[in-house]
This record gives sequence, structure tokens and C-alpha cells, in this order.
Amino acid sequence: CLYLHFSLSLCDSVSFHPFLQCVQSFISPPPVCHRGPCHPNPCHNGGTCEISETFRGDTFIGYVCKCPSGFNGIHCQHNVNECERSPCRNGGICTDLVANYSCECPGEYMGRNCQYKCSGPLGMEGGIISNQQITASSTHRALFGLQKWYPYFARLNKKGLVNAWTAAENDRWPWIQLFTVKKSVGSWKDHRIHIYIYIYIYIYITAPIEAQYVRIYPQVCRRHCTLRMELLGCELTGCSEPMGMKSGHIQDYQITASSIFRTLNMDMFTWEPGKARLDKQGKVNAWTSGHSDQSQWLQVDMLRPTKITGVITQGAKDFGHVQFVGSYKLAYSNTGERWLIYQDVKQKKDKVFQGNFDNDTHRKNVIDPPIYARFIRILPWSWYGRITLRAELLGCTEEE
Ligand SMILES: [Ca+2]
Repeated sequence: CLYLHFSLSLCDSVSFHPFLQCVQSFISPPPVCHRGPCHPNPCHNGGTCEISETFRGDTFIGYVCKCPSGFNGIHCQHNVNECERSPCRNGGICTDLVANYSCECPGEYMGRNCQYKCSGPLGMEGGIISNQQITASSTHRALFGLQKWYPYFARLNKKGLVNAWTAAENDRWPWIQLFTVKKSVGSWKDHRIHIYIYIYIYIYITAPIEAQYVRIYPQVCRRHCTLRMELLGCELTGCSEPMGMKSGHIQDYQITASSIFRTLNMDMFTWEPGKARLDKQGKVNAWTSGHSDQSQWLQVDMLRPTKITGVITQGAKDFGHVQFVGSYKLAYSNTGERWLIYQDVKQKKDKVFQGNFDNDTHRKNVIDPPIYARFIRILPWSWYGRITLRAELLGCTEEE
């Protein structure tokens, strides 16, 4: 009886009648060798069994199951519900996974926990999307060709006599196209953008688009196909929300500066730092430094360490005089005392960011790698007229 020898060598601590065992093996399943409580493994879902003096109630069971993450229970039989602590924010729908969860985010939210709002203007109105990034199938020419309704006029709220894009009359299949990120910014994959389109006629797209190019085909037009529009969205990395210079979420007391200019030395024309807010309107609508040299700074206190991923700057006009910052450096600090200047990693020196070229167009710089700090300073490096700034910081307050 071959089976007998095999059984005996494996189960030498178990005593049984050799002959009976051999006979049984032909009529019923092979006998089970008793080699402690961990054989066979009583733990489910990949748990490892360890010999231990363990009681379950009054019963000695002699082992414990070490469960892999995502499972618990005496035999790791229970799949932990990671959705129980409601990790998805802003109305996201949670799906429980093995040692994980996923959130399906509604409309304008994104990120692992739907924590990022993704509905900021991408820059048709403000000018971050430059003229070269806007193309179209054709351009309408009026007044014997003198008046041209170029694609780059398709900016929300554009003013003037010619204030929109219009397709040519004989254009059977008109379209307008936007390229959302300039090639020089980096690989396009990192800078794909999550987009909502908010056209002047208020079409709202509920399912977001992830793309670098967006093309709009007008379907029904009256007289001419004419458009002004804005794109709403964010970069796919999330964390590019306006931090509140424009909205006022960052309050005046959080914004300070090295010096302040007063036009004609009059208090009513004080260009104080609290006015350095993107798109601020009025006669006195920006920060202007009292001195014009490279030791000036505009400081924002975020009140706690914050991830900053971008800066938008804008100039202003002082009674008709165009003023702006043409380039700047960035400094950051957690104490407000010791400052570090943001470095160009490749060149190993202070990074100089391109600033504005006029008094009104937004200029956005991506800060990559981002800054984590409580205090941010913009250090004007070159300027036109006086050092004058309106600004917005982009980033997010929440980290994974
Ligand atoms: Ca689970």
C-alpha cells in the first residue's frame, strides 16, 4: 500500500491503524493530517496564521490571523468599508475597494476626495490664453474688408466696435479652436486641462472635457456666427484654485508691502497693498511701491502653510500712465523672518518669472515644483513706469 508510506512520513505524530487507513483511502477522501491549527490556513483574504495562545470566548483556538490592510475580523473575513468615514467631499459618490476607495466627483469638483474645485476661468477674458492660441475656420470682414472679426476677439466681455469673433459668411462649417496651454510650459500630458465651456450664450457643459485643444462648432446662427466666451476649468493636477486675492477671501491685513506710493502725495490716492487684487477696478486699483528699486516686495500671509502652484499678475494705470512689473522673483517663508528665494532647479539660481507687458492683461506663471509656505513674497525685478501689481495666487489649502 503506497499511500500508507506516504501518509506515515508526513504525519508521524499521528497514530492510526495502518491497514485501516489504507483501506479508507480507497473509499473516502485521503485522511487529514493534524499539524496544528494553522493547517490548513483558517484565515481568509490572504491573512497569515500564527500559532498563539488565543481564546475566542471560552474556546481555545490556538492561533491568530494577521490580516492584510483592507480586511479585519478573526479570520480576516470582513472587507473593511473604507467609505464608512465618508472620504468623498462636495457630494462625491464613494465606492468601496480592497484597502481603498474611489470617489466619483460631481460636476466642477475633482481630486482623490473631490476636494478641488475646478471652475476657474482659464483666461479668455483675462488674456492668459494668448491671441496665438485662438484660431478659427474663417474671419468675417465687414466694411469692404476694413473691419476684421478675428478669432482672438472671442473673449468674454470684450468691448469695442469689433468685439467678438465672427465666421465668414460663406463658411459652411465654421469652427473656433482654443489651444489651452502654450507648448513652452512643459509636456502636454502634465498640463492637460479639465474644461467647462461657458460661452457668452450660456451653454453649460455638465460632463467635463479633458483635453488640450477645444473646438466649438456653431450649429445655429442668426445673421452671422459670432462668439465671445470663457473656458472654466483647471489643470489636471488639481490644486490651482484662486486663493482669494480677487474674491477678498484673503483679507487686506494679510497683504503687506515694502513701501506705498501716494499720487500727488494725497491720502485719497494711496496705492496700498490691500488693493493688489486681480481685476480690481477704480481710480486707485493696485499696489504701487513708494520706491522703484529691486528691494521692493508685496507679501501675502496665507495664515498657515499652503501649497501654491501658480501666480497671476496684472499691472494698472495711474491716471492714464501705464505701469506694470515686467519680471519678478518669488520668496517664501514659514516664519516671516527667514526667507528663501524660489530657485530655478536646472540653473541653480534665483528664478526670474516673466511678468506683464501691459497694464491689463493677466500673466500666469506655473510654480513647478510648488511652494509650500505660509508667507509668499513677489519681488519685482523689472518694471515699466512705477512698480505696480494686481495679483492672484493659485493653489489649494488641503493636502492628501
Ligand atoms: Ca474595502
